Amino acid sequence: MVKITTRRFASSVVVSLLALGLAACGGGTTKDSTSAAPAAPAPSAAASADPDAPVKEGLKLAFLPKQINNPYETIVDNAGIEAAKEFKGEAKEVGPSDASASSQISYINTLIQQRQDAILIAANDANAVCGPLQQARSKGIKIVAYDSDASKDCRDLFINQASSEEVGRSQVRMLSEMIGGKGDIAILSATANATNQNTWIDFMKQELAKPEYKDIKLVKVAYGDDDDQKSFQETQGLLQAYPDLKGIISPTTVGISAAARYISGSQYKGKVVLTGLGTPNQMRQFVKDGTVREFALWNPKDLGYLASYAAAALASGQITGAEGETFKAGRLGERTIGKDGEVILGPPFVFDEGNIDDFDF
Ligand code: RAM
Repeated sequence: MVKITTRRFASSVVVSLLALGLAACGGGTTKDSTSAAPAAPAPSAAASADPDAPVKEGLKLAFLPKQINNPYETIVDNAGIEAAKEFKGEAKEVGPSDASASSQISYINTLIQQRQDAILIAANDANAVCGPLQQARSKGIKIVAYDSDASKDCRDLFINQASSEEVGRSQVRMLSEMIGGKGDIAILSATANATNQNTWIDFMKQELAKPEYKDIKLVKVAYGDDDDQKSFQETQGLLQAYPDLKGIISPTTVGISAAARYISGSQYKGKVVLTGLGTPNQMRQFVKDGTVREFALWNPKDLGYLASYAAAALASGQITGAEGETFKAGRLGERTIGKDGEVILGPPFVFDEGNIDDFDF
């Protein structure tokens, strides 16, 4: 069922993914775009949107991911940094090496001192970053949450990779189909405070509450903290604690790849079904060796690109973040701001043995 629903969108997504010729790149704490454009003056607080305002040249954008040593976040941020060159902005990535709740605060404070025009943040904790983000906004800095939302009242926009409801529910549908609608299952998540994973898990639980899943029991939500080793160990712990486990959903690229590595070298290979959200490059070997049949994701490069354009539109006064406003996002075309300042990139896409070699990210 899920495959039909999700793949209804597949052809356009495939074209878009293929057309990009995506490739993962290395990470770093001070990755700048090479634009030599002069810095723009600090933006004045725009009370109303002026859709015809030109994008200011020399905008300073800073990406603050959950953590810098996560290949997924690296793809997103590098694409955002590249996008900024298209509108003659300067973008960089700074961030912590762990995804803990308070890890991003000192970075926000530094970015305020540097008078960035916009801070783009994948929040490790929706509330822990709120005070510093409000401080930034009081200085005229625009705040764009992407990937993992900050509290609504501390950011101007949230660029969501896909409908949270569709991500959450489709993971359950996918796993249920693979385990024949019956048995114990577990979730291996990222950190306990991650806004994106927690929202998806809420929708997974709502989906599981439907009568058609009455024979599936969610026995545990474990947290690998988006740390490879911890995720590996948590997988081992789950399988030892619940010997009858039939399936695991890991809605994190770090978690699913670590879980796949553990399962592929264990007695559970072929017995326990693993699915979730992963990058094709990290998952390819586990699809080919039969550990994983299918998993999902969106185009992470498009996510960074869209976030960059949204930040530029905000910092240029084209939009204020209100529902119904529109802005042009380069090759992604015109985008409309939805309820609660959310802009959705597009539908998730399912990867399997038949298509995984078509992707390189
Ligand atoms: C990990 C992170 C990120 C999430 C992806 C799917 O890389 O937790 O926030 O969006 O997985």
